[in-house]
Amino acid sequence: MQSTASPTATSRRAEQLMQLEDQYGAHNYHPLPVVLAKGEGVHLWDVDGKHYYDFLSAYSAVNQGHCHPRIIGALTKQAQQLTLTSRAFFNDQLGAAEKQLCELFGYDKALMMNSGAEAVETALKLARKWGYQEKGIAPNQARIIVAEHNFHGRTTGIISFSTDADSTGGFGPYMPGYQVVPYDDLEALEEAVKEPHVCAFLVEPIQGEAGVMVPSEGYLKAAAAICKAHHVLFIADEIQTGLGRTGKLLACDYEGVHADILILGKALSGGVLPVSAVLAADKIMLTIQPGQHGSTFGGNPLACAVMRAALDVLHEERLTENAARLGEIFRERMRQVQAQRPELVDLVRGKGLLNAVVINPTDDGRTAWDVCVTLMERGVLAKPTHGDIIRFAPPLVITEEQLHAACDVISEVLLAF
Ligand code: IF1
Repeated sequence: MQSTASPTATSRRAEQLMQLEDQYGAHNYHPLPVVLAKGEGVHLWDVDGKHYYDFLSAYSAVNQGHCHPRIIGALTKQAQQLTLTSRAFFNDQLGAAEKQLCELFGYDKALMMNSGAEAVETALKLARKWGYQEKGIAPNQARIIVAEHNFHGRTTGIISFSTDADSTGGFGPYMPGYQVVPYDDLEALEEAVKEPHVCAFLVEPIQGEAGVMVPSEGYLKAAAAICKAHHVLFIADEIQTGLGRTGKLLACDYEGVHADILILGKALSGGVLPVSAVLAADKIMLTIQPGQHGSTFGGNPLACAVMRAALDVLHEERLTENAARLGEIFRERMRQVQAQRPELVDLVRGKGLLNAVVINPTDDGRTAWDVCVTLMERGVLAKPTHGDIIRFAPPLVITEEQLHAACDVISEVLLAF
């Protein structure tokens, strides 16, 4: 589709569609004023046919690129066969999907859910069950350690241990049994896990929402060792960092950490439909017996077929390696801008194609949001987080040429800002 609209005007059609959402939709988001209608690979087009490079990837759910033909093919084929049986019966897709997950990530068992938050809640329930049955923690006394500035989802249970006012404010009362320690602080973690009721430590290998916070070299390895030494489960939430995003299959792979419980989501389906999973050894996973956990859509045949294609694409198109190589180029391009505009570009950080640029507000009060609006007008879509941080995370299928084309725009916008 060629761009037909003028570069900045949003058409009446776009205005009408935004108005519909405003009138009939909850106001739980503040989207950039762009109305998207088509996606393919790294490309997005709005209702007026204007082209954009996607540098958000639906928060790392579209690692394989929009509407990947292999994944859409698997979706449409299975959709005409069998979409949902519930787990009241077996189906011909789930076992092979679970096997593929277990063999790819090195675990005994998989438990498939739908959203990331559901997988996180499943992991928390597993950790508590293990704590009572295997570690002998007194009933209802299990405690889980989490990191400050964490983001693990939006359920009332998960926000109970969030440290972000927007995520938690006005949603009390909160679930007890959690303790917050500073991220990237081994002493604080060691002190906390000594408490005998502690059953697990839940952590993002890189904190996405907090602004792509990359911990010190060795933190994950040392944290996992501290957990092991104190008979505490190490739970890695790789919903955003996993599946090639950071230049390794899992961000934990940078330090050779094999989490006791691994949580996956988002790109597990290539952004086609909600698929999440929890992986663990038998001694943990089998603490949940029939009737003690479940979900109507968890592990449905359609989700399994889509997930298997999404994992095949990740491997066969070497997207992890691509993310590692192009991530280096992206950060170098951004550091060149930082060198020219140090007062504006405060910091560039990330791994693979999960990166963030921290923008200092200008003297006339313009912020990262204004940068993102200008980027949108120039055909690159990114979104700020926490006011001053712009996360840049294109689909992992991006080519070097496309990356440079987008970086040309980002550089021009920042240098002229
Ligand atoms: C929103 C954030 C990103 C996640 C990690 C679990 C979940 C997420 C590490 C829950 C989800 C999404 C949620 C979405 C925006 C986006 C997000 F800004 F909210 F924090 F990516 F950074 N663990 N992250 O990143 O998975 O239930 O959403 O499938 O809520 O605004 P979910």
